[in-house]
Amino acid sequence: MSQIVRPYGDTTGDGMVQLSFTLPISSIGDLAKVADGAAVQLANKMGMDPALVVHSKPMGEGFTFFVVYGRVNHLVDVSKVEVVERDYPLLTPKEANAAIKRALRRRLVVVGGCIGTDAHTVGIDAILNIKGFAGEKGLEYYREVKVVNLGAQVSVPQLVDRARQEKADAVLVSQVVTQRDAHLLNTREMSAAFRESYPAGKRPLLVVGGPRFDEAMAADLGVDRVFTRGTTPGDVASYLVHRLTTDRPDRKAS
Ligand code: B12
Repeated sequence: MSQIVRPYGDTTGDGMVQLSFTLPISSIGDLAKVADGAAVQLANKMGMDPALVVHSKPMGEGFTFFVVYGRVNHLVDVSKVEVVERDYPLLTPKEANAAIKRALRRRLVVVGGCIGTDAHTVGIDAILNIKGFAGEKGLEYYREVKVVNLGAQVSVPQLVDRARQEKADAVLVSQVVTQRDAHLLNTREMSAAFRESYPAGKRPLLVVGGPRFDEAMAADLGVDRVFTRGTTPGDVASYLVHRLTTDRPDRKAS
């Protein structure tokens, strides 16, 4: 079924949207009006018409930040949006612990970190550290999960070595910096290294996360699952339990 919607609209049926961006243009003194005009021109070319600059602020030398408000008449077809559905049940920590105990009869081992030069550890810590994220405790809180958090700037060989040493069931990698597609390149390098270092079908579950990943890219990146913005520790724990206690009986023996 097709569901066509438009941005929040007025009585004419057109929708009003707000957009922010920075242009490499000065807006100091007499240049302010020219800068605003440039922002309106860009907004017009993007399909906003009329467009109104509601905020502009110089951002250092030669740059200006703009907020533009205006009318668009594009329609969006909600039925064409593709999402990766959650295909596992959400468990409480108690349920997750019980399932691990029952199926593995040992603790589930997770090794995690940020690879490459990435030093943004807040995301992986949100998932792993006991204090957790969004009101949920992190994986360290789960009695039946052993967490080895390697922190920032872990090289791929270091990650593979530690995963082997710990007999990791799952490896969790965070990538936040996406300049020049570093997150994609690093992830592919990581998954290739695991493929080479383990016998076929025996590698740990590979999970990557970060705010700018596309969840639909797991197969392309050679990993089992991609998590993005807003992921909570409970999402990840539930996924790991589902995959490691239901889908992969080969991993049950210690
Ligand atoms: C804090 C921060 C820093 C701190 C990091 C401190 C630390 N210990 O982490 C410091 C100051 C060190 C820093 C440095 C830099 N930063 Co910085 N930083 C940020 C900032 C403000 C917040 C990031 C953050 O903590 N988010 C909160 C967490 C909770 O969100 P999250 O990472 O998305 O994680 C969630 C999900 O994505 C997911 N998730 C994430 N990882 C994983 C992993 C797994 C396995 C799973 C399941 C889920 C998961 O779960 C989390 C919870 O929901 C962002 C801007 C922003 N507002 O996002 C810039 C930002 C990420 N930084 C940026 C840049 C450019 C840099 C520097 C290169 C700046 C410089 N020129 O030096 C350096 C790089 C340092 C390095 N070597 O990596 C850019 C990245 C641009 C890009 N797309 O590539 C950003 C976007 C700022 C910007 N707009 O330009 N930064």
